[in-house]
Amino acid sequence: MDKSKLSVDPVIPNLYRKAREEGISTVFDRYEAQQPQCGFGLTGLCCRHCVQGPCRIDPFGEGPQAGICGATAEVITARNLLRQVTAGAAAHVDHAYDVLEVLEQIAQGTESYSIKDQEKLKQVAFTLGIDTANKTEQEIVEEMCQIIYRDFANSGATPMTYLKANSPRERLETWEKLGVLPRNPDREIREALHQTTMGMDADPVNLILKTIRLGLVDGFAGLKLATDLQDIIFGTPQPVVTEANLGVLKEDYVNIIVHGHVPLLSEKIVEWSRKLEDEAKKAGAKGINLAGICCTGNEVLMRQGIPLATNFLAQELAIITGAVDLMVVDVQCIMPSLAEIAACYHTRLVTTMPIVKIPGAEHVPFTTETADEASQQIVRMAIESYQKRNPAKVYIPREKAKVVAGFSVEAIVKALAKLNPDDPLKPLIDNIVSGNILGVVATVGCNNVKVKHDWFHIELVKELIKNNVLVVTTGCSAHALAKAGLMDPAAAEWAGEGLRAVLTAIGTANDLGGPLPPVLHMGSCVDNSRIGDLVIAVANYLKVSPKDLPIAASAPEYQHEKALSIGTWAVAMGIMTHLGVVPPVVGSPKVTRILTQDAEALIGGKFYVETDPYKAAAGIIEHIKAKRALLNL
Ligand code: NFS
Ligand code: SF4
Repeated sequence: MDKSKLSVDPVIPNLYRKAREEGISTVFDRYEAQQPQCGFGLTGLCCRHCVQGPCRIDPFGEGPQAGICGATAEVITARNLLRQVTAGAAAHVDHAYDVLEVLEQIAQGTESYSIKDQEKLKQVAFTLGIDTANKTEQEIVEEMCQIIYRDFANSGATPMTYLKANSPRERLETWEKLGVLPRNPDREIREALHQTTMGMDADPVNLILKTIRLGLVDGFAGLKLATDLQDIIFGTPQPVVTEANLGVLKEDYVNIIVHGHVPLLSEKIVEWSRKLEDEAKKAGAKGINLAGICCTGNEVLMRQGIPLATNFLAQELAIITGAVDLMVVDVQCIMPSLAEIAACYHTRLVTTMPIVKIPGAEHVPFTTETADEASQQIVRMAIESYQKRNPAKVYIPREKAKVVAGFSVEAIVKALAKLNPDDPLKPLIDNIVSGNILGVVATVGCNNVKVKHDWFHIELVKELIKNNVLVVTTGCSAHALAKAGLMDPAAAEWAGEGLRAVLTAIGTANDLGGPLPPVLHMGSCVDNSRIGDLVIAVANYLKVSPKDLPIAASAPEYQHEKALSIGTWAVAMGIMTHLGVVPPVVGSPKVTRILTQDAEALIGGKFYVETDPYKAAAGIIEHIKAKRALLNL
């Protein structure tokens, strides 16, 4: 494959060449081997929900127009989408639930974890209506767990407490009117799977409404719940200065990469890497160097300042450097190919979760009870592995970029408070009103091998900031923008005049000696809830609905079902959500029309599909201007 077409990340061509020379195939080669990909699958027109199938609909109207059971293009595409969004929601809810269980174990006295952020605990307790006066921390945590578990136990028609407690009234009324308020998240997931089996729902509108409901399950029982509880246990992020890209690997250090999603594991690896530093020195290394891939990388970046190694699409190339002594993974976005590639080097790949085992990897079971032991064992395995590193196979790229990250809503408010201590949101709002900030866009989501790696994220964002749009970001989009230097305060230079003035004013007020970066890293994909919180805070301040704000979201290079469920939540919040990769629904013009047009009148948000970054930027800016006009700005 032509190296120049792979990526705009400068480290990729050399590592790709190295892989080829060493006879290793990567995601880029496997993508090529899959060409041409099936047109029925690409457009969402194939169904395998029963064993009479697979059935396919001919999009050109010449072949079959219904599956064997009679399901039409619209039923098949809407049903497939609901299944994908349900799977995405399930992944996030399962993640949040794991953290909830640990919170409960903290109340029961586990020593593996503790409460790091009492402030956040009180704030979440307050939101849930818990009276914290005269209660011990343990009592508050117990009560909080009971309330949240009740959401998972309730089998009636009551909507989720966690959603009700965290949503603006106008949104709740809209969702209620549409009949999309979720109940018990587990029940919603179960019901959606039932609803999409053979011989069930054949009404595309009903299926899409259920899809929106599952988006809300993700947003509140997944994203919001996970972020809140992780902040309580590990602390709410505050600004950190660090670096991004594979140049953060170090030749004479034990290099450990954490990859996956849930900070329960990665935080412990950080803790034990620091504690076992001396053992690494005894083994001949200068110390232990940690770096992160995918969202767990974002989690430990935000809270611990650990550098980012790389994002989803380059996870294999991290191992190709020959300098990774050990990669430890938990859940989600872990390519099964890693084991085979690690086997070509001294790199040890360690799986930790009962639901993620990879033949060829070593498995060290990780639970709350074994968290400390397992993490020590894993760090020691890395130290051992370092001694077996083959210098002849090592190539560490030089490239890395400076990153200022850690922008939780709390950190943003704190920074703004330096400009106006009594009314911290006012400076932000005033600058939006004056047009210094035209609007705010969240770029989120993955890499997708169908798009030149990182290219869409970076080009889109450069266009936006040039036009005075403030960008907030999470997930692998954040990695892409970090690697491209867009989280270096020096990148404020690329921003339009108005935006640059605001960034400089905030930076100066905070004694940063320069501006804020034009792109604010708000965390992992579950931390999209932070963006939701910021949107709600601004909407409440202006006494309008989130759907009225001059904002948008974009998933330029998404690949995962989780991105589809997050996008659906964003649309349900009333936010126009751009997709840079065509979603597999276009086989049905009706379903496509509902998602990209009709949805707006119903719920305020809609999907916007555009595969050209410059046109997408123009479309998003046009949308922001239209929203401004409606607010008389
Ligand atoms: Ni989000 Fe994060 Fe990356 Fe996509 Fe995967 S790591 S949870 S799914 S690929 S952004
Ligand atoms: Fe075909 Fe219907 Fe079975 Fe799907 S559910 S595979 S369309 S017969």
